[in-house]
Amino acid sequence: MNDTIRKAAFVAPSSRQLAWQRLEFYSFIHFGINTFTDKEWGLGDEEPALFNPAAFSAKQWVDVCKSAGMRGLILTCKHHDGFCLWPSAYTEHSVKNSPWREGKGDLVREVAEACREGGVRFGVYLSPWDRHDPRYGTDEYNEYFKNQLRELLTQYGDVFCVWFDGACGEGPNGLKQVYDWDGYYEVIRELQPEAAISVCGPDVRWCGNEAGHTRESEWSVVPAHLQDIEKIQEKSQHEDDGAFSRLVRSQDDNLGGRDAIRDAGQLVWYPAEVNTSIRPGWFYHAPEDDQVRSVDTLLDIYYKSVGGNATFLLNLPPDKRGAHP
Ligand code: FUL
Repeated sequence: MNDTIRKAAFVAPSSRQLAWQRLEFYSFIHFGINTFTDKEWGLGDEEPALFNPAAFSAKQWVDVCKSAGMRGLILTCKHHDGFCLWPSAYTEHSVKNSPWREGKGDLVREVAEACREGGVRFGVYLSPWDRHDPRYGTDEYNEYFKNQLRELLTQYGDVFCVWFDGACGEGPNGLKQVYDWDGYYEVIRELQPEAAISVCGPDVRWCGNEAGHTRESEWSVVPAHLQDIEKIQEKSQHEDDGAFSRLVRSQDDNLGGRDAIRDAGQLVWYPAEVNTSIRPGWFYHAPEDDQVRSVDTLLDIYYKSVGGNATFLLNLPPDKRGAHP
């Protein structure tokens, strides 16, 4: 056992993991076409014309984060519906075909700039599952996805994190994609070596639920195979019925204690992030206005996550106006 403990004691974080962990508390912003259709998972057939946040203010979003003591912001640049919040050169399904800023707007740019001006780190969420793009389900889609990563990682300054979601449902042709995770990671490492790749990635471990529940001990040194767990297709969720975000699923309680690492082989530094929403849904829905989590609840999650060796990623979804209520 002493050998195992010695081995574990010599596993150290990378500089990107250390920089990420020091942020402690940061926001998730779920905003997109779903905000306008009142859905959690868009089908991908939504008209870009629906997107028109008349009072959008990136500065307000950043001010809200700062007032809560948050040091970063992760934006859903593209969710499962495939609609892009920046005018990607690789698809027509984006803000460029919406009435917002007469099709000349770039929401990712405005948020990235407001973050820089406000001294808040900026991160991107890009959904691999895409219910709009006709290339989804073929090799071509992986190229499309990598090209989108290249756009996001070269046009908007430094990002602290690329957040990958494991959901892998059917695309518009009824096909499922075989994701080229290693290819995606290569692009990120090449273009932004200091960005942490979170959840379906090697740098930041999903804590295992979306309810804000934390283990008594969230270890940073864990068996290496945990780095692959969220990438496994069978595990990805196929529907989001609203209750999902509050479900604590059974996962091993002990990921890094002596019993867990004794026969584990390779060990890695893979610290946990706790992600949950301030509301039942990830996107804004007016009928949930009376279900915003209380300060006491949030403080409790903060103490258990940040105080329990994890970080806290709290989702704050703006409404249709593009502003926080
Ligand atoms: C999940 C998604 O399906 C939800 O819509 C949300 O984005 C959450 C953070 O991740 O896998």
